[in-house]
Formats: sequence, structure tokens, C-alpha cells
Amino acid sequence: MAMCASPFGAGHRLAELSLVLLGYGEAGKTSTGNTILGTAEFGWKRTSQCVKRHGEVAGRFLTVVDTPGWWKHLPIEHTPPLNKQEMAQSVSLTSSGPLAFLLVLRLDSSFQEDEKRAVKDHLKLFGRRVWDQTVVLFTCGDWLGDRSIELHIESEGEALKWLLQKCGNRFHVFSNKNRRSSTQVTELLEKIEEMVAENRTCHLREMWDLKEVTEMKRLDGAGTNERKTKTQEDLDDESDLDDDVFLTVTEGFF
Ligand SMILES: Nc1nc2c(ncn2[C@@H]2O[C@H](COP(=O)(O)OP(=O)(O)OP(=O)(O)O)[C@@H](O)[C@H]2O)c(=O)[nH]1
Ligand SMILES: [Mg+2]
Repeated sequence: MAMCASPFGAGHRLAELSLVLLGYGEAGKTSTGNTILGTAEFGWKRTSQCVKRHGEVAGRFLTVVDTPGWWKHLPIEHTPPLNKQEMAQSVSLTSSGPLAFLLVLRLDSSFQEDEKRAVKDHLKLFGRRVWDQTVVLFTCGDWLGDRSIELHIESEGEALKWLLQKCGNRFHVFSNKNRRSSTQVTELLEKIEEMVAENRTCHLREMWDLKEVTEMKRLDGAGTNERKTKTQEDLDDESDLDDDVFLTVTEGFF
């Protein structure tokens, strides 16, 4: 989707928001859900089914859905059908507010072509617009140490750059080990809110564009009808063939 500047501006705070955690196995999805909600509610075992939790975080009512992961390096054909089913229905578990996907990746493990393919395959389960609603969430921020995330991205290959570009360069770094970093959750929520506002703006713009095009076609159609009357007045002997062509053209406008 093309980037649209938001008329809502920064700080467009939502009262309610639904988040779906997606990613390969052991990426840190469950830990991320726990960090966001400030609990250990999701447990720490391997996730095999979707789990939904609610919580109030920094004044927002959140619904967070944890999902089973896929094999990091393998295409979707290797994902058990039950896991695919769970992932696909995760969205139906969300309840309130706009929906955002958090695509969880570990920083301590490289993201290459086979990981890219796996992400692409699995995100297809959520439809064409999924990329517009996704933020890349890097876990293991503690592993970065003093290095900046920008430097890490630079040092990675094209696959990661491709992914970030697909997600409108939206990313955030989490350390689930050191949950004392109090701002990491609120900063993430603000990034998501910015994305939601941007999507709303784009949607509105699309609606306006569509309205404008329809209006132009309507006016153009009216003008053509007027021309048709004049032509018929002036040229009583117009052939049936010409009329057919004319009708086809005007019908095409609606
Ligand atoms: N150091 C560090 N370890 C982390 C971080 N996030 C998660 N982990 C560890 O990574 C491992 C996997 O974390 P989970 O949250 O269970 O990952 P998951 O994506 O839910 O895994 P599945 O449910 O098996 O798909 C655990 O041992 C976590 O403690 C982090 O930010 N830093
Ligand atoms: Mg899990």
C-alpha cells in the first residue's frame, strides 16, 4: 500500500485494540504476549493452539491472540494442517477494536531467503491486505547490546530488508528478558496506533477517489446524453449501428 500521511497525526490513541502474534516456532511470540500484558498468562510451553487473553495496558483495552509457530526454514507444506487451521482462525478470536498482526522474529538468528519464503507463505493465510496491518517485532533486544537495530538490519541480507519494506518499515524491538524496560510496550502501542490511523486515512482516500471517479463518470455520461439528443435532433437518419455503439459507450461508464 502506498504511504498516506495521517490527518489524525501522531498520538491517535485507541481505546481498544486486538493483536495477533505470528511467527516461526520459538520466535518469542508467547513471551511477547506476556510482556505486552505484563503477566505470564500465556504460559511458557510450546504453543500448539491459539490462546486469547485480555488486559488493560496503558489505558487501552487489549485482546491478544497467541498462535502456534511454523518451522523457521520450511515452506508451508511442512506446517501441520492443524497448526495452519489454528493460525487462520486466530483472527476470528479477536474481539474489540482494530486488528494488528505482530510478526515476531528473533534478533539472535539470521533472516534469510528460506525464512522469507516461510513468512510469505504463512501470511498469505490472512489475505492480501495483511502486510498493511503488520508490525515486525524483533525479540531478544537484550542480545543486541550496544548495537543499534538499524546497524543490525544493515548487516542482514536482502530478505530482511524485503520484509521490512513489505511492512511499511514498521518494526519494534522487545526484550522479553528484561521486562523492566517500561517504555517498550507503550512505544509499540503507539506505532500500532500510527499504522491504524494511516490505514484509515488510506481507506478514506480510496473512498474519496472512488466517489470522485464515479461523479466524473456520471457527469461525463450526462454530457454524452446531451450530445446524443442534439445528434438525434440534427441527424434523424442516424444508423442503428451508431446508436448501438453510443449505448455501449455510455453503459460502460456505470
Ligand atoms: N534472551 C531472550 N530470550 C527470549 C526473548 N524472548 C523470548 N525468549 C526465549 O525464547 C524462547 C522461546 O520463547 P517463546 O515465547 O516460548 O517462543 P514462541 O514463539 O511462543 O514459541 P512456540 O510457542 O514454540 O512457537 C524461550 O526460552 C524464551 O525465554 C528475549 O527477548 N530475550
Ligand atoms: Mg508460544
